[in-house]
Amino acid sequence: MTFDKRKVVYQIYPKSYKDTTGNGVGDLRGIIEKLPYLEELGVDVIWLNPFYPSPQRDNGYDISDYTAVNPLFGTMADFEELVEEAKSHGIELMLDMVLNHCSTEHEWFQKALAGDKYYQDFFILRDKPTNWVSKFGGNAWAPFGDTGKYYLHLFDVTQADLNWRNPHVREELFKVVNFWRDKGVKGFRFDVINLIGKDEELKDNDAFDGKPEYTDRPIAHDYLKMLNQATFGQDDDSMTVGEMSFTNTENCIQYSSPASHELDMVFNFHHLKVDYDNGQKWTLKPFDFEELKSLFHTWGEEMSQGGGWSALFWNNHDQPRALNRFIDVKNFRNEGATMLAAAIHLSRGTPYIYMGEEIGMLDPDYDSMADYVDVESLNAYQSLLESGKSEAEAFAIIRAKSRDNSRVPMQWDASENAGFSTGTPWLKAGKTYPDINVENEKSGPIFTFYQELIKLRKAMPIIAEGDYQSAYQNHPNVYAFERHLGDESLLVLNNFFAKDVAIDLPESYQTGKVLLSNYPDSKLSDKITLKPYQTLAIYQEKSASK
Ligand code: TEU
Repeated sequence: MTFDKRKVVYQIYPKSYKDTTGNGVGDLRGIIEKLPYLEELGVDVIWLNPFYPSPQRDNGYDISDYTAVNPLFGTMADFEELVEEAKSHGIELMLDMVLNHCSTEHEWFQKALAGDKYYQDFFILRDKPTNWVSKFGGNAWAPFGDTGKYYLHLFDVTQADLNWRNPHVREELFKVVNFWRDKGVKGFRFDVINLIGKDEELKDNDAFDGKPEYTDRPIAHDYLKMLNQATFGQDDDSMTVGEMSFTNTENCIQYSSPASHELDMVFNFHHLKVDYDNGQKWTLKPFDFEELKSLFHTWGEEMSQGGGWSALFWNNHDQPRALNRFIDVKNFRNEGATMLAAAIHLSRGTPYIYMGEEIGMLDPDYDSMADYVDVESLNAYQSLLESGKSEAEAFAIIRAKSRDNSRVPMQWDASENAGFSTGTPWLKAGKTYPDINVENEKSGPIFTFYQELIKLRKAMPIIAEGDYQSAYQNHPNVYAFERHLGDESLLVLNNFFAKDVAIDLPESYQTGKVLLSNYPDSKLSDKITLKPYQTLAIYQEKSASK
């Protein structure tokens, strides 16, 4: 009973995909409308960011009712129709479960505040705050009404952490997952799930903002086993992924190896911090290729050897576009986008495509702070100013790093608001939409390359199942790996630079076949040249040449 490794997941940020009502917010019916497009791309599963009732302080990650649809996005009937319609296009849904915390507007928190002891034990309350830092800035504790106590909020002050040590909390949360299973949902993405097991004592910790006190604790694994058993573990064809914050390979192997009965796969974020200066997000620094390469190799090999499974991705709703971070997009957008895609779709793990990635969307290129809405960006801007940065310096950082970069409306066509909405979009469309949009790109090199990658994964077990081995570890420009399955091998070479680079090809691959490249007419010989941002995948069926 293990999930299908040939599947590819497509992430939709519902708020920004397609608005069918003109209220400026994307909706479930908009997703239904675009199912034929997704089928044409070839994806198997769509992960939807939260669409539940929520005050939207953190765009739906602050949930006030776990088992309903926020009227902004439609109705439960729309959701049920989406599940059915998606099935008829061969697509399953994956829902976002935010079980580490809920909105302070949730009735559990409201009852707790009103003095109900039963619900007070749903939260993490203490007489004295610890020195832990919230992931959105400031101390992670806030006064709990006028009780003199404090409640823990690892994220925004309106996102109260739930007390998983309380069995009633676990029972309620398991009911949530089962509610959606009963609606025919097979896939679940668990938000910051490695943070659910806080240390019983809750001590001050000066290291890493206090993270070691609540991250990857052994008890988180116990809770995941319980969650699995009480919910999705009862379905043969479920598919689950955990978002793991500040984690390591050892824990990720445990979270994701089938023998643990926890989750199918894990997201980690180390590779998306290689452009952080000194580990700090709100800085500007060109990406460090050596670090990126070595992280990919370590994770690839250790997960492969340990039997763990990774969710592979470049983009999501929390990240600026990878194209803006890793590629000279002015000159090589097509080449860069396709190389980045191959570097993960041919690797070992399940590939995730974030909406718009398949058409090479870029950051929006906003002109002013007034265009940003994300709570994290607004807080960061203030603290950058407080730390002595000028307005222009702080803006330049927000512009490069804001989560809004990926949350802009999906670019469907060149009409007003990128064809996303006839009303005023909740977040302004990016400047590039007159050129970069689905209508223009659908027969272009990026979209068709994604289609090809998805098809190859279905046709070739070595891509879906093969092991991972690093290659050319010391090459200064190329990230390369090999996959092996039985007698077959696949070598994938990815030039991460905007220039020609030389590669000596081992004999075994000189007689191989070019499975895929983003440049035409690649010839194999002992010495080859990779063009700017070229990807080249060479397949060798050893048994045939014996
Ligand atoms: O994100 C988890 C997380 O750790 C974020 O702080 C992430 O690292 C950050 O956004 C990057 O700057 C998840 C969701 O994906 C995010 O959208 C939510 O805001 C967060 O949890 C709280 O639920």
